[in-house]
Amino acid sequence: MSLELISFKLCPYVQRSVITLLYKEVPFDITYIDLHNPPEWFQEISPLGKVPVLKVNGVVLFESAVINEYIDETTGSPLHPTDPLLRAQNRAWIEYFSTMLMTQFQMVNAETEEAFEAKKSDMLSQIQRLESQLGAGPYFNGQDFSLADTAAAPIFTRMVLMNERLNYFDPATAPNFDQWGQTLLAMPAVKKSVVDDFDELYINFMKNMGSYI
Ligand SMILES: N[C@@H](CCC(=O)N[C@@H](CS)C(=O)NCC(=O)O)C(=O)O
Repeated sequence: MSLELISFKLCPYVQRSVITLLYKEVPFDITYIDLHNPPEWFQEISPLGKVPVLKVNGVVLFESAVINEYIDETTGSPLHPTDPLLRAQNRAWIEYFSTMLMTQFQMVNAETEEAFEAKKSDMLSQIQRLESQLGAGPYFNGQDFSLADTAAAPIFTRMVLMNERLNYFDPATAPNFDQWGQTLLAMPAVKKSVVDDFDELYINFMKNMGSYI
């Protein structure tokens, strides 16, 4: 099976697929594009003009949740829970993590202090809601690492860098969430899921957005 993942270096949704592929030790090629100036071939194959796109023997898949489920179903032991109710719940929370990623992006992007504070408040509320859902861990479903963890890890990759500068999240207010993040960030598949100069790229991205922060 030939797998080619089309990526943008800063995209958290692509990072989810990279984590899944690395965790399951699946060989793949990665092609980076500049989303601000996307090549014509990408515009032709990506129905929504978004990354990630996964080419499977030339066939195009899009949407990170779909891509991750495809990878999971075709390689190794499943990372999605086998119980249908738990699996459905996990899918719902994966959507929730996508909303958190969007809130995080809007925080970085906010043009005024007021807009920044509003998004910060949304983010902190979303963290609290998630905190009440989390158990003792170490993973989202307890002992078993799952696709839900691959979908949430990119939040923490960015949050650490943002929090070093903005200090908006106090770990004591959401200890389970904080511990979960530390566990994920220490995993080799998560560490290797971004480019070597990711921190610098993300910090420059935060500085160059022309935003309030
Ligand atoms: N729901 C999509 C979201 C993907 C997404 O928003 N990707 C961004 C980059 S991080 C993108 O390609 N944006 C380009 C655009 O919206 O034109 C997924 O989960 O794959």
